[in-house]
Amino acid sequence: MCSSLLKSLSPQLPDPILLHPVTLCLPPLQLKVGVKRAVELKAMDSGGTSDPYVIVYLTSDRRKRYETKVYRKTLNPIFNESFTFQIPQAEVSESTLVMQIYDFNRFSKHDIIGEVRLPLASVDLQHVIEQWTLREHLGEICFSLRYVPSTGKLTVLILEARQLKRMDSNGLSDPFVKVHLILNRRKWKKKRTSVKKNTLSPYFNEVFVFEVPFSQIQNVDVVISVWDHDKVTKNEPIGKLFLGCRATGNQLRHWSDMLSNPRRPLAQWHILQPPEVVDKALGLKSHLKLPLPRY
Ligand SMILES: [Ca+2]
Ligand SMILES: [Ca+2]
Repeated sequence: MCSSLLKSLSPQLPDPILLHPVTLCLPPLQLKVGVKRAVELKAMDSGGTSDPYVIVYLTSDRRKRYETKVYRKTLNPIFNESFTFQIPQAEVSESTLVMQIYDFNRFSKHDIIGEVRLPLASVDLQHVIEQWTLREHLGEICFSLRYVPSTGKLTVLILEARQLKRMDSNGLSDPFVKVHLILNRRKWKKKRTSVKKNTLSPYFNEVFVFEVPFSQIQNVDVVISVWDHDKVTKNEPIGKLFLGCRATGNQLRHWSDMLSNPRRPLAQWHILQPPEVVDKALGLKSHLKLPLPRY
């Protein structure tokens, strides 16, 4: 949001090349991605093994996908396959390389084991990079945001989630969603959806309206978390994300789009992150008031 405001305020530059860098027609960048191996993958099948394969794509062109071969009954596959992408130079800074490991199943849907996401802007593409990372796939959630500055109404519509992590022994979860508003790093308001039983792709379509005066909108974070309901034990968080001026990437973009399109609901999919990672980024202040020492 801040950068789009700056753009409209900045004076017209005389040099047309500076104004239209895309028209320079730079050749597309060739990106070679090698998928080498994985170790100690999670066992997805009843025999204590998995049948892993990897899907590789760039977020700037999701139609172009590569797949490795399937390696049967192993948790330590050696893939040693490489794939080449052509990507327009102008799209490099916005694009993320995604590698997802799936477990192949002959008679049922393939399950995601984990994924690696590497924003191309964060790496030096002049050099060969070797990286070991795999994050457990927690799931994705789709919701829409709408803000009306004149009335100070922030509307969060929780639509649906998909590929959620299995939390229960029956291989399913009982998901529900919490929406927290944080003001100046302190918990402020919260709402929650109903529980959807025994599903990894729940459909909610539940709407929450919060009063957030325009003067406060810059100081607010919206935290969306997906939980697994349990009757007997404590509910457990599956994944989380937050939006606001302090957010980054996709979340910041959704928030900025909402602010620059007042009154219009904007829906978007987001990938859930580990709760502890999001809590750390939020850096919430504690509610506790510690007693002052007396002398
Ligand atoms: Ca399998
Ligand atoms: Ca449960």
